[in-house]
Amino acid sequence: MSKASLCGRGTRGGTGFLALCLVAALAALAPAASSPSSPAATLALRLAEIQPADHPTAKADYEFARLVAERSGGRIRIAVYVDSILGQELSVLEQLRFGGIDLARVSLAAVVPSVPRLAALQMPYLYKDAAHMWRVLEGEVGKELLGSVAESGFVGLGWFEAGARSFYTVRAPLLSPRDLAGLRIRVQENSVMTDLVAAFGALPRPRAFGEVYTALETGEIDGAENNLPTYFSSGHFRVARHFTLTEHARVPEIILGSGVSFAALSPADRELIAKAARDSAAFQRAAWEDYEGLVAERLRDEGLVITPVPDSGPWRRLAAAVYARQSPEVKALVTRIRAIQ
Ligand code: BDP
Repeated sequence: MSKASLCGRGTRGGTGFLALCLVAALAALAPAASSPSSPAATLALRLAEIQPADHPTAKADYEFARLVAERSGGRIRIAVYVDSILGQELSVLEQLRFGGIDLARVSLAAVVPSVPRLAALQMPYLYKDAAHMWRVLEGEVGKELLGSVAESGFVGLGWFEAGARSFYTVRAPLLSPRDLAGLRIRVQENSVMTDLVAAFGALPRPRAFGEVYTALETGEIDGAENNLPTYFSSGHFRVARHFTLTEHARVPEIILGSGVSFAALSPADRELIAKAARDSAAFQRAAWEDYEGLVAERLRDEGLVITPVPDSGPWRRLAAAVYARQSPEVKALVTRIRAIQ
């Protein structure tokens, strides 16, 4: 592919975004006499993130970009677009598929409609704890599943921490699943989450993340579910004051590349980027932990009470229905995950 074909034109999807731009500006500007060998061209890539800049996941995107710039001697630049500037997650994934966006950090839940077997990693009450999830993600199952996104046009680059998800509601905390009966609960646009919330007796309302604040504020929904850092950084705590620690699912974050963008890179650059993504995960996990502590403190200052669940038994029993609905492939993966100590 020529430099010109990578630069200065819209993409096939017609979004008008300039995705992967090979800038030969340095080479063009340098007088021939003073540069016997032309300096390497600069590669500009765009990464989509829906979290705000101070969220630990976004901070790790910046760290990823920093590592890539450092290790490539400034030749590969990743511009991080936070706060959903490039769109909500399902639209970002579409753009990623045709190369309109080069990189994205999204919730695994958003990828499941494209790669259904990934549902195995987000099943309710699946992991003993975060350490167990990380043994799975960094082990054979995690590597296999990360690689399997290739068949949908993505390049699986790495995993980030996303804590455990719990419910938050406008009117009252939830002491048992009975308190969820008939409540309209926003879920990610994902079948496992829809089925789970329905199994708990609530009315699932799939929505893009960016719509949740207003939906809570206007009373269109009665609650939602997410991890504490996101509950805080999104400001949802201002409109839904009751957070109940159900911790019903751990849904890892995933860093993806666009198969189209990556096809235009050299194998060495692909590996450099993939390694930097993996390496930024340690930074992200540390930033996550710090932020969780800070958020707990800030929410306390705000006068918010986080209600523990008195008995997780009824929640777990109802969640079993979601397992029964899975494909044989997902069920087999779940068995492997459970066998990991
Ligand atoms: C947050 C994830 C984000 C998801 C969001 C959601 O970081 O990627 O899109 O949840 O609920 O925890 O949609």
